[in-house]
Amino acid sequence: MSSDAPRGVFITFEGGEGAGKSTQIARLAAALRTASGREVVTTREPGGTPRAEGYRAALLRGVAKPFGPFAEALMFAAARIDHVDALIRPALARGAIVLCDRFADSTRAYQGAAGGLDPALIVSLERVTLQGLRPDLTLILDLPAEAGLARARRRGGEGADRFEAEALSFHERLRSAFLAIAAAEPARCRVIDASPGPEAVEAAIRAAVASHRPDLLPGETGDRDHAA
Ligand code: Z5A
Repeated sequence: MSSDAPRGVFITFEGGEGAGKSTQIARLAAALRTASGREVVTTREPGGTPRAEGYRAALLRGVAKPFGPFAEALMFAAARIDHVDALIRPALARGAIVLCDRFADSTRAYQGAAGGLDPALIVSLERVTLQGLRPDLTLILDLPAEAGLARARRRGGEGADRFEAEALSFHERLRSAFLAIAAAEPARCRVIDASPGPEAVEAAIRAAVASHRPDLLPGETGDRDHAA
């Protein structure tokens, strides 16, 4: 990439089940395309490339569960390596805005905090998997675990998987884990209250993005401009 090539923007969405990530990624992508005129790529994990989507199907069926959280984390990492190399890095090199539904913070929360995997192993795995790639902004959609599970159950479909089947306490640990990640990395992460209706959540997300990168949503007021 030459030094005057446009620089991409990498935004990830994280949170528990049914938090509204897919809904909000579609809305933010539409807003960014209109407002910035830039290429916007939406993708997800596990998945995003044909090879990684193959891993997704196996992971959501629970194929890796009997091997324990480390083996499961390795399988998520294998899918992520292909996703990063084949889709995310090339899109960022073109100057695109990449919106990704879950990324490495999900490994920290699901296999780490909730699954019991040693955080030191996760740090090592991130180092070799990501090779320095970090999201510019991570939006953590937060709502009580029970409310998110109820939304996911109402939606049905592929989501009724290996992770939804975990106990409520697992999902409560996940929520705490995502909030702890946000507290540890405030420059990268913004917590969004995902409890209100989709329009209110969308407005909060747009304000967070405008605050972080005013050039992406010109004319919008960032949420920090409203801070007391
Ligand atoms: N996982 C992992 O363990 N380790 C890793 O490293 C990675 C992932 C990367 C992927 O499953 C699973 O992989 C995930 C973690 C694990 N666990 N699970 N399950 P997935 O992609 O199928 O599931 P998900 O990421 O949790 O997404 P989801 O369940 O599809 O939820 P969502 O995308 O956040 O929500 P949604 O589909 O936009 O909305 C859910 C329903 O609520 C739907 O009917 C909406 O119309 C409705 N909705 C949305 N917003 C609202 C509001 N604001 N109010 C009311 N209703 C709403």
